[in-house]
Amino acid sequence: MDSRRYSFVVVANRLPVDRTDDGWTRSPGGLVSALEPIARGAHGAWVGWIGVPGDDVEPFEHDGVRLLPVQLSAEDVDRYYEGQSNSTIWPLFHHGVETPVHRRAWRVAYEEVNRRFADAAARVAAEGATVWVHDYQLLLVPAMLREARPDLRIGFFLHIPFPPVELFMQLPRRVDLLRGLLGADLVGFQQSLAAHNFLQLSARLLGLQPEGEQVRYDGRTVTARAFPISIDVGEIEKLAADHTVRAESRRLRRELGGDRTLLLGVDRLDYTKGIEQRIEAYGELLDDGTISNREAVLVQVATPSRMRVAQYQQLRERVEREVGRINGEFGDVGKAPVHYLFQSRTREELVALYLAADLMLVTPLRDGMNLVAKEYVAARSDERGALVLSEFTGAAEELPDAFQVNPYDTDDLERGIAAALRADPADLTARMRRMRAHIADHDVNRWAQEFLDALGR
Ligand code: GDG
Repeated sequence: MDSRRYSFVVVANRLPVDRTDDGWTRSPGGLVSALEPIARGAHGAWVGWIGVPGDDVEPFEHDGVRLLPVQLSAEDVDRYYEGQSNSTIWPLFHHGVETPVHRRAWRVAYEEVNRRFADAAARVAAEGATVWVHDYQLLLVPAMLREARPDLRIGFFLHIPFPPVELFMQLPRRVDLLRGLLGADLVGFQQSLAAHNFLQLSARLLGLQPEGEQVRYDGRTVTARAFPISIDVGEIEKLAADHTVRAESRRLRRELGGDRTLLLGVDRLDYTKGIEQRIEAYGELLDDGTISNREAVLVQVATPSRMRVAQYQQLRERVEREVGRINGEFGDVGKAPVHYLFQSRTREELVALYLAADLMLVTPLRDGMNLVAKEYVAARSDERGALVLSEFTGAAEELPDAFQVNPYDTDDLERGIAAALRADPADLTARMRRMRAHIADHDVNRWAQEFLDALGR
């Protein structure tokens, strides 16, 4: 038991650390690099799961932040995490690109586990503390916390899209989920459209009349606003300047066939990311002769993700079948059109790939933001390369200089790729320069600061 109290508490499904042979190491990713320094500066605490079922780990200190593990059993992981979070809420919030599955037992577990997170935070938060809750696994936590601790300042940030009213209305116990979020003082979204959907839903389900970006609920004011998340630009720039990374990037280009144009995709293997549509479009471009296997090559990193969920296993099978078909039909000995890596790569390897790629393909069917697009831009200090970007990502709103495409329309996807391939180098440089200026000015620290400033007010 921890008897200390903290004036700043982060609550997220995962703790910001991974267990390795050398003990606990900081998890990669922008969110952790943005929030850890803030938590450290405020002598804060972080409530989350360690990522392994069953393990009962005592609270511990890491890099100046108190980490408070929430324990999940194997059944909790099945029901709360893989079930309600990743098979119900994830697909539904991504506008139903896969069919959401609804199970009563999952909802029960989701509520129980949310209660566990809320209790842990309520126990350690100091009087009047700021608590920042994250993401779709914990939608009920703000209201649970509010009930236990009305003195707290509660912020919530949703990393994924928030669906239109008609879709949200399909969710069993939809009012509870909405009330869960309304427990916060500030609800942050990636895009203004999501904030708008949330306010509309509050009007529809609870008759709350929005005034601008606010509603009155339960005698309080709740604000819903967009805070587009970003990356740790400094981290990516540093990696991109590192000479081992640069040497690796040159090696990759050589291995892939010297002057072949390199197209790249980097995604968790997730049906929201549009990997199938992208590979299909690539196959058609080879088929109609727009691209030749001698002149171009596609590298697709598909990081294993949620592999115990059936829809992810099926996606893997479909993608691998299509890659096999294209390689069989258009390949040559020693020259495959698609290099498919179902592997997790290090940050260094990813940045080496970004540096090597002439074209970055980011084509999700729906994505809250998409950090890969921003990482690619941040890595390209040479102001070369082009970004093909789905208009259904949060990033598209900020990056009008990308070659924007509708990934549902294979012709449009192919048009976008072909346009980027044919573009004048001076035009590409001008586009990249403008995108880089935007990202440099909007990094993840600014995102966190803006959210916390708005929450403080
Ligand atoms: C959610 C929302 C939102 C990928 N493969 C490897 C690896 N990655 C890193 C990327 C990037 C991150 O993971 C993925 O971030 P994304 O934004 O692209 O996508 P989600 O995982 O779906 O993230 C999304 C985000 O939350 C933040 O709010 O933008 O919309 O869905 O940083 O580089 N990292 C390493 N190895 C890999 O194989 N080390």
